[in-house]
Amino acid sequence: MRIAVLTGAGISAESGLDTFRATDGLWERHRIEDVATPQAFARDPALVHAFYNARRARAAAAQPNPAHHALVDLARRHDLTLITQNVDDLHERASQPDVIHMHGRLSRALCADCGHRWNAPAVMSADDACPRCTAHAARPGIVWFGEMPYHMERIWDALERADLFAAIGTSGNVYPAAGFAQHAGRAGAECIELNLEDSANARDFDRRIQGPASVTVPEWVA
Ligand code: BJW
Repeated sequence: MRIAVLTGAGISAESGLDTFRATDGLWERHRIEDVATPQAFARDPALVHAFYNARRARAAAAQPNPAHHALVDLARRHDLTLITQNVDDLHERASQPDVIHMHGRLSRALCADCGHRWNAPAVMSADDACPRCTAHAARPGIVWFGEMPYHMERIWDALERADLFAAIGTSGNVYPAAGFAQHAGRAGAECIELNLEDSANARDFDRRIQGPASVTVPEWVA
């Protein structure tokens, strides 16, 4: 069976990483306009780096949970395309092969001048020089609002070929990811949501499984 899975912040919540839209989530404590847009980075790169340096440190200290491990098992038994909106590396550290990071990765740096990418140090600063063009314009390799998510051609193709689409731990508020269930469903896939509660696009799913991902994902995969 061909399966496409989309994961969001909820799958890493039980590893101790903050989600965005919970009442005590990241967007309660930081304004999107201050830390997650190209304009914010142009205005105050130090503030943006501080936000991502702190998240890089927390992600490095976190461990994959049973939901991450269950998806590795799923990949052993099926033709799985794993798409994540998460910028942590918990899928990789669970030994998941071939993870598509549509919103980038904390572990990557990107030159705001020439577009070159390299491995980010634990602590980044806007003074870091690009190893290719030497401009002092190092930014986190993250997709901010108004920027084009990565690997979209490969993702649309996987959604169109999937027999089954599952969204795990994502609130369905951010596009294009929030449109994936509708896209896969129209192309013929059965769509399943695994979440603590109904997402904003819950009506696009044929089936919804409620509960913590560390319990529901291993049960669903078994
Ligand atoms: C659990 C759990 C447990 C908790 N077990 N579950 C108007 C209409 C439509 C679209 C737009 C519009 N205006 C602007 C747009 C486009 C915009 C957008 O969607 N805006 C909306 C807010 C309306 N999108 C973009 O700009 C994107 N780019 C784009 O569209 O490009 C097109 C383009 C065209 C032409 C020119 C240029 C571009 C880019 C979006 C980038 C998103 N970036 C962020 C931050 C950067 C990454 C980072 O810092 O980490 O990505 S925003 C943030 O939200 C982050 C996440 O990846 C993303 C999704 O969040 P997620 O994962 O869903 O987390 P939460 O917190 O929302 O939800 C957690 C869920 O888990 C909840 O449901 C819980 O219940 C659940 N849960 N514990 C199971 N234990």
